[in-house]
Amino acid sequence: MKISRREFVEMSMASAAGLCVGGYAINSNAAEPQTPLPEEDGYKLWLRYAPLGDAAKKYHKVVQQIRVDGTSATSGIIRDELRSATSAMLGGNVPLNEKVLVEGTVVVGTPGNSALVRDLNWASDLGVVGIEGFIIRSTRVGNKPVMVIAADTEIGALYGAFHFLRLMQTGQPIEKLDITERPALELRLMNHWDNPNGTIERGYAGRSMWQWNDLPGKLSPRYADYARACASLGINGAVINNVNADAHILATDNLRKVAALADVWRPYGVRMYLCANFAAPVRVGGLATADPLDKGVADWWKAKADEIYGLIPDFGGFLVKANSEGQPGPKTYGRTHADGANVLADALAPHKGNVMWRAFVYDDDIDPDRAKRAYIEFTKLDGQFRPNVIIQVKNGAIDFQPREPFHPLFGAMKQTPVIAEIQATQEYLGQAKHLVYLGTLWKEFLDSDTHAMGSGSIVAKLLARKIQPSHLTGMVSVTNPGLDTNWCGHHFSQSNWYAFGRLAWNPELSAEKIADEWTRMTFTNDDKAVVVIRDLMMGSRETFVNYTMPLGLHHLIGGDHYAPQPWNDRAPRADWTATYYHKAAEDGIGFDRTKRGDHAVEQYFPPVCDTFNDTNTCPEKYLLWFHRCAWDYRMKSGKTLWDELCAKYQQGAEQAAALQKTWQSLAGTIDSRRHKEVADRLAIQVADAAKWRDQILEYFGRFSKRPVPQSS
Ligand code: GCW
Repeated sequence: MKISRREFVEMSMASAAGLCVGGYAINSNAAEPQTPLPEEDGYKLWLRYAPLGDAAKKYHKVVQQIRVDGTSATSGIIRDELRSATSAMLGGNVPLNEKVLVEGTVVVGTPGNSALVRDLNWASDLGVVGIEGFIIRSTRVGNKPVMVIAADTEIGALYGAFHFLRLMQTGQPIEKLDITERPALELRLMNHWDNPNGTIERGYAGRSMWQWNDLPGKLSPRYADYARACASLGINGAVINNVNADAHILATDNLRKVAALADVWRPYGVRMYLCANFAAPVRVGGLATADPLDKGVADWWKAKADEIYGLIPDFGGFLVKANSEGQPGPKTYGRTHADGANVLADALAPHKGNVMWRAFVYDDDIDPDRAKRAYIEFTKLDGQFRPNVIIQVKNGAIDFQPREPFHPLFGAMKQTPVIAEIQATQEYLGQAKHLVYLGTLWKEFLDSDTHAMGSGSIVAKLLARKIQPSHLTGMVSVTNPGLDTNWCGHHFSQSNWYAFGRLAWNPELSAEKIADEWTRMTFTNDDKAVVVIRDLMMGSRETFVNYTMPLGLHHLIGGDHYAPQPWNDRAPRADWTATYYHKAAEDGIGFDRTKRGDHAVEQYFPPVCDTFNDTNTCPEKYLLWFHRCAWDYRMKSGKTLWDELCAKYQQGAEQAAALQKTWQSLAGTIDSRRHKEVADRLAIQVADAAKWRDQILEYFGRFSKRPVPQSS
């Protein structure tokens, strides 16, 4: 349906007045009895583009028409997104690419695909935003006030379009804009731990999205929907298979399937990466060895890289988990991690591909303390890696715990690029059953001051090479979508995918701003409800820490990484038990990592090392991570350690119950289906929180021999 500008404005006004326009009944008058909100299943994520009602009024003048030049697939995607999104939000059909440029046209393009953008002569401004950044600016073309979204590349323009829509989705003013954005980090990647048989390691949202039996011929519509969601956040790549990699992903037939997926993602700027099994030359290539210094092995990797780039010209590179948890690696052949990474790097270099080599290694011959091992192994090798090798380091030295101090490798590698690996799947944080927003956890990590180059050397700045030079930057997330209708299992787990993308684009954004945005886009723009939901998200991680592992406790779990198992003292490896970490006994609890203990604190730069080393200065949230304390150790609150521990667990369980109550109060503000689905999970969470409190305190009480004080 084509409509005139006047009709459009009239329809929009009608829509703002709460009439039924363009198929939407918009209920804008709070005094009127509310009709129930239409049920939603969560599939649309944060890209729902719900009708803006009254709030649409302020956008009408600015968004009268959409004009997207360019003939590529990416331009088509921008056109579809902008038109359908603005039409849905404002009501009616926003005209697209009309011959005459009217006042209030949103123009999108690059100097390459749009004469309009070229004629603006913004070349020097666009030079600043790089190949993925964009400018959104209110300007004039002829004498017409228009909004221009310009970038050097079409992917930049796509990111700009999503940014512009986000402003509208979150109720921001758009009359006068002058926005310049460029991502702080270059590699912003999803890491899927998906297996070829359709299962997902530590995945809690159904089976894998990749339909290997149907590829390459049949393409699920979900592939493009996934790439669109990634692009909306600026996520520019995905590693699609488990780091515990089946070598056969590199077999030719499978590479053809991977290439078909890469073709779908390309117009969205999402590049394909694969996990390589280090023994692939043997397992796929039939060689007798995978020794990285063997010429035949090097040749095999070169030929494999050539083959991959023949099929996927913009292939990003390999992620490798080597000599970790039973995976093969260079040490299997008496070589170093540098030897291993370099043979793959040499194969990828002619094609400009990278190797992301994981620092998640903890061979027990290196040191008795698992937390120390990666630092010892990798700092020794600094300077020995090829320029296209990146060390991928988890945020903490153990493993995605509810709370860990930052990994000492951040800032410690002076000559090798380091990127951060965080985890959105909530493996140790309630999986898809507990409501835990991780924006706050990740900000705590990103804002940690490493002091690597003096005070202010926070992780976020190190990652963005604002402090140390580095030729490659990035942040990746082990990530959560699966085949569940709502992608992530728990509706609120979507916020962790969202927060990862936003922080990878700009690690200096606040967790609160991200929660606010996500809530508005995903649930509601009702200011009061937004504050309630945002605050509930902001406190959720601390709540989880309180009822599971407060005061620096960690790994109090068993193999499922979900339920409390502090008594777990038997596993194939000592460092997979719980007792190895908490060391509870009659004289106290905690892991002595101080200078009097196992010296782990010395892996941190001064004065961080001294801060952690001294109980007077060590933040109590990390106390039992670094210190072993008596049960009657005096906390800053004046309470004994035992009483404080009890108070934390009790508080956590109470906070979980309060969370549930708060959510109940939102009935009617959120559509009933999503409200109920979240409520059902909160019931599980509240019961689990009580279980954590009771079981942990009962267990530790056996050592402390003290009663659990009644909670206030
Ligand atoms: O946290 C542990 C997980 C493993 C995972 C490993 C890793 C993919 O329990 O399931 O393996 O980390 O990060 O490699």
